[in-house]
Amino acid sequence: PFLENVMRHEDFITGNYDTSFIDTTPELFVFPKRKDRGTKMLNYIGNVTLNGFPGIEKKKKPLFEQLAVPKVGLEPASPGTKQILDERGAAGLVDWVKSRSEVLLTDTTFRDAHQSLLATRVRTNDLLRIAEPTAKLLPDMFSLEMWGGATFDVSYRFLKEDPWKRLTALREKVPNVLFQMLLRASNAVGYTNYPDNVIREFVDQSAASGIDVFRIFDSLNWIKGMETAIDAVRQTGKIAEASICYTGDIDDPSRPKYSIQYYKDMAKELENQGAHILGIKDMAGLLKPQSAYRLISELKATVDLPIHLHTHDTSGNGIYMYAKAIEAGVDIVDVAVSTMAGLTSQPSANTLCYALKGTEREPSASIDSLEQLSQYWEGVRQYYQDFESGMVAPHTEIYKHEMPGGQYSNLQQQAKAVGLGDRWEEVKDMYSRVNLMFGDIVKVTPSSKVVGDMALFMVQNNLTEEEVLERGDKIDFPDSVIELFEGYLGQPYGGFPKQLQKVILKGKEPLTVRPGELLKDVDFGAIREELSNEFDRQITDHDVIAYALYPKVFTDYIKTVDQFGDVSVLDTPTFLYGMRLGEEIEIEIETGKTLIVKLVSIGQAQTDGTRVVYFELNGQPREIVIKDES
Ligand code: 3PY
Ligand code: ZN
Repeated sequence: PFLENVMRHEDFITGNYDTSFIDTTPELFVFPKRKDRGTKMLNYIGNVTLNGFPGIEKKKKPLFEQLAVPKVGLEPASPGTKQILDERGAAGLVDWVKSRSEVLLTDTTFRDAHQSLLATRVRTNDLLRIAEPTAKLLPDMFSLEMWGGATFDVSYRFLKEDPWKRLTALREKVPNVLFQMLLRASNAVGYTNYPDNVIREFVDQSAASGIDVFRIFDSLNWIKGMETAIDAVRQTGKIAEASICYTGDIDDPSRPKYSIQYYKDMAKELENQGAHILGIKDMAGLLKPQSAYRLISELKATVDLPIHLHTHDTSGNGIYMYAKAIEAGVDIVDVAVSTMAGLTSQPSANTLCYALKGTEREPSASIDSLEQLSQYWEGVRQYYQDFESGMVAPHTEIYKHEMPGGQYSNLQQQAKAVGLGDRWEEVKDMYSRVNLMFGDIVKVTPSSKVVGDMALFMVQNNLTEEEVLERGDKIDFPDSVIELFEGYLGQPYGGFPKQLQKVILKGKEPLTVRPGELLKDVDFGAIREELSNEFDRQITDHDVIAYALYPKVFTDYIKTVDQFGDVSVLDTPTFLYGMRLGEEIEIEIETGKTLIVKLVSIGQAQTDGTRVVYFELNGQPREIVIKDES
């Protein structure tokens, strides 16, 4: 290991050393601990076999069918939009989009589809296996939305894997189609505003690691909150898809606040801010077909930007709405492969392609390819059945409560967790009442979470709107509610309701400027030093920015990796359920290095609450002591 350290040292490699090198370079004597990856892995498998996985009903590992991975040839994937961006730059790509007569498609299967259907739980392992077939079967997609939103923290928090590795590994497998991410402007991929230097650093690293298109939105449609992110993306040479969140109903005269004029004004401002593409983010699926026709037609006449429309199919009107938007000239729409589409997810790509067949705007995606990919995803979805929301049919009540697609199942879980499972109908009704009480705000992460928190709080404490105003000085409101009214998520259109704001802030003065103007820059050097001191591992730039965004989630993740090793290499059934008695699996821990693991038996519970789990590892018996949590 000493020689390895010498050979790997930067000064040695670059020739920048003399005879004092060994004496003056103490890190040459720091040797990595012998990693016993096998034992760590057996510890993980033993643990999950005995104690289960959070959020999964404890049961014997089900038998799943073999995944239908489409067969593709060895020849490289056909060039696509990624090559257009790389060769012609952002402006060139925008020109190319404008020149197309077919409607372009973004496939959200790798991000929003599973965020909205399966609580964001789809693992890198399942994405990687289908990445190359996707690149080869769908080379004519505009983009793959595959990162950002909730995937970043869920990766570290629940899947115990590094989202940056997901990004770089997928990039290697998909060289031809633009990678798209969802960026919550000043909230990055978090739930609160971050200092400007964190936003810039995060954008730089995302771009450098493979993201091409950044869909940027502010959870209150506050353009000031989007400026830093738009500028940061433009600086990288990548695509800034600045987005308007759609709420209300432009064709309902009783909801005049978010009128067609409101959206046109915002579109114009985003164009002036430097948007390359205008995103319309219909996060709850509220945009109705006729309104879509009107909105897209009028926006097309207002700005000279390609328009990219996103929706959720919760109401069941998604395809009809897209058809009207396409008639009105929308450039790009978001879809998912059919077995991961519909309901709270995006409309089905397969369905839309059939619907548009033979028309002037028929997409160039191959339906046969989509069907093959759908088969794969049908199998993968089975793995995650415990994370399904239970919604089985279209929910038109979405037009009443206006809850984003990704929030519905989440809030339902939160309600159950605080004992309000059987008052779910009341919670949904309260959600829309809280929205009105807050002044009818845009509801999307993180503002939607605040509305949800307040709705739960009011139902739990049997509070009405009047009581909140009358007795509010004696009520301890949820932190997220206070933060919103303090202005830490930015400023809502039309301002906060003054009386309610006073009651909630109890004399504290709210911010009226951009929170980023007040938040102190984060010292990345200090973070690196702190992490290096605490953890015995090489701290990367990715680690530093992850810690800046999510300190505790990130350090918990590192501790899990120290304990169990890199569990991202496990197949998903084993990761979620462990092993059946007598089962034998292969784990490729790195290219060309495979562990063969057999679960032989599980011992009786001991007096100290542990059990011995008997494995064979590469044919050798291994005993692992696991604490039985049951
Ligand atoms: C997110 O911010 O994660 C969303 O998907 C919002 O719709
Ligand atoms: Zn969405």
